[in-house]
Order: sequence, then structure tokens, then C-alpha cells
Amino acid sequence: MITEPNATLRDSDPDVGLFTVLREDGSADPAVDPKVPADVLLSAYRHMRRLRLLDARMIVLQRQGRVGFYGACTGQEAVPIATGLVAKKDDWVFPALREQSVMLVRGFPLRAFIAQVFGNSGDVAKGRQMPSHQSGKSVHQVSWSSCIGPQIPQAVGAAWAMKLRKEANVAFGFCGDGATSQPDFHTAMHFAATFQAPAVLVCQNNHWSISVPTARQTASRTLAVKGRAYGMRSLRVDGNDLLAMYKALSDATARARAGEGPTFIEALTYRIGAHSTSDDPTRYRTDAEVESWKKKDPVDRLAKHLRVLGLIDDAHESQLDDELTAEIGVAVTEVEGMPAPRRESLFEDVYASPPRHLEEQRAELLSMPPAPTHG
Ligand SMILES: Cc1ncc(C[n+]2csc(CCOP(=O)(O)OP(=O)(O)O)c2C)c(N)n1
Repeated sequence: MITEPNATLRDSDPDVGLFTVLREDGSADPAVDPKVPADVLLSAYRHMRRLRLLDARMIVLQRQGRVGFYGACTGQEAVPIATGLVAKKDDWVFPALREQSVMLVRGFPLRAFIAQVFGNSGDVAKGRQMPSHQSGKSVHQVSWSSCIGPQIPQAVGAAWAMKLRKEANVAFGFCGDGATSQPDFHTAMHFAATFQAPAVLVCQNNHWSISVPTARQTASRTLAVKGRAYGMRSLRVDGNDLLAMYKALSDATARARAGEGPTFIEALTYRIGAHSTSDDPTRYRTDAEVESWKKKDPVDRLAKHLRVLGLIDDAHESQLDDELTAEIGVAVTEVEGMPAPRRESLFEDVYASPPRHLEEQRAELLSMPPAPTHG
């Protein structure tokens, strides 16, 4: 890991610097410690552990044929959880593949989150999206689109609207390293910097875009440097370091709210698991590489820090795991028992007054016996 000695949040040299707070012994570098209150640290830890357990459970459900698809963020939990803690109520979040969980930190119910994966009547989107594409209007989070890249222009557009309305809100936009090769990324970065949109744009550089390594994605030494080329404050942050991400995101949002424009953050991290349940990563990367990143696991690193601070111990950790496992188990059982979305919901939410042909189709559908339920 490249660590700039006495790293601060200056962006003078983002192509070699890496902002890190947590040290190997679990202590925080006093020169840059953001001094996050203990209750926030414990909340971050709880959310990270819950997400780790939730992802593992959902993958098992997919393997058992109980849900169709799942995309986990194992190894990348620090970025979404820090975002959820930093975001304010009226901010908007435009996640990419690995940031759906931001909404859980902002109060979206776990059951509704899981129901989206089942696509049943507990899903606020009525089963209309692919699994793992959660959204929640109540927590200002849109669904990501399976197309790679559009989250960045969407976030910048929302941020631009916030600026025009003179609101002190922020739009968070996410992408992976693969998305930086998409035209959408460059159009949005250019617009955000030129018009000083209050956006916080985060690229989770997890080193792989399915089977394509980041080195094949760019000739630049880093991705952070791309933001600088557009004239935007850009920094490279240890994405497996909850404290570093919390500090970087807090500073970026404070600047955006103060009218000081957008920030681009390259968060260096690693996808420990498969790209999705449709992928076999052993076909393109080595076990040794995965093992080396497991040593930098973001959940373990925060746990070590909390132990150093005396905030958790073995008993606390095992009690927390039991509690979270039970919470997830109860939620899965309850959600799995929910019926499919009402079939007439197919005709809802598009037209304020449905046209005659749709009314006819709806009546025809309802005149038929319902499809048999499986289970
Ligand atoms: C426009 C487009 N091209 C290709 C794909 C196929 N695809 C799905 S996910 C993915 C990789 C995305 O990699 P990255 O942006 O690095 O995010 P990560 O999966 O690593 O989080 C690709 C190429 C797609 N969905 N959309």
C-alpha cells in the first residue's frame, strides 16, 4: 500500500498519495484522525458487519434458487457505510454496483431492502427491477441502472438542480473503475467542474471490472488524476479505511454545501467475492491476490481500531454477530412469505389517467384466473 508520510487531505499529488488514517496496529494516525465520536464509530461497525452478513446470506439464497441474482460488496463496505453516515436527509444518492446499502444507513427498512431481491409485494418498486437494484424515495436514493456509468451524470444533474434552487444539498454519485472508460463519466466530470455542481463523485477502484484489471482500463497512473484534469478537487483515499473515507467524504460534502464545488474521490479497495452470483473470479485472478487484500479487510481494520479504543471486545463481537444474524434471519423468513406483487400493479405508476387500451388490457388480465403460485 502506498502511503504518503504524514498524509493530509491536500490534493497536491493525487497520483502518488493515498490518504490513510488507520495504521496497521489499529491506531489512528494522530496527524489526520478525524476524531469520529464513539457512537458514530460503533454505528459504522454495526452497519458494516450487518452488510457483510447480509451479503453472505443473500448469496446462499441465490445458490439455493430462492432469489435469482445478487451482487455483493464484500470487502468494499467502508465506502457505502461512511457515505450513509455523512449524507444529510435532503442529499441524494446515485449508487452504482456496490453502494445500495447507503440507504440502509439512512433508515430504509431491512425487510423492504431484502424484498427487492425477491421482487415481491414487499418491494417498493413492485418487483420491476433486477434484484440488487434497490431504491428508496423516502431516503433519496435512486436505483442504479445495469448500464455502467450513468450514475455520474445523473448525480451531477441533480447537483446542478440543487445549485439552481440555491439548496445547500449534495448529490453523491458512484462508479467503479470500469465506468471511468465510459463517455458518461467524462461528460459528467467536465460538467460538474465547469459549473461547480455540489456533487461528491466517488470511484470505487476495486481493481477489477469483472475480468478486466484496472491497468487495462487506463494509461493514467491513478484514476484520481482524471478529476484534476477536469479542474476538480481530487483525492485518492484508502477505501478500506472507514476513518479515511469518513473524513474525505465529510470534507467533500462540507465544501459542496459551502458552494466550493465538486470533489472526485478515488477510493482504493478490492472486491473480495465474485463480481456477482453470475461470475467465477477464479478464472481471472489469483488466490494470492485475494488473500493479500483480505489482510486489509475494512471490517477487520475498524474492529481492530475499536479494540484499541476499548469500545469492543470478544464478547461484544460475538453478541453483535448473533444479534445481526437473528435480525437478518427473521427478516428473510418474513419477506420470503410475502406474496408476489398484485398482477394489476403492472398497469400502475405510468399514466395519471390510463389510456383506454390499457384499461381494456387490465380488465382482460383480471378476467383470467391468477397464475399458480410456486413455493
Ligand atoms: C455500458 C455497459 N457495458 C458493459 C456492461 C457489462 N458489465 C456489467 S458490470 C461490468 C463491470 C463494471 O466494472 P466497474 O465499473 O469497475 O464496477 P465493479 O463491478 O468493479 O464494482 C460490466 C463491464 C454493462 N452492464 N454496461
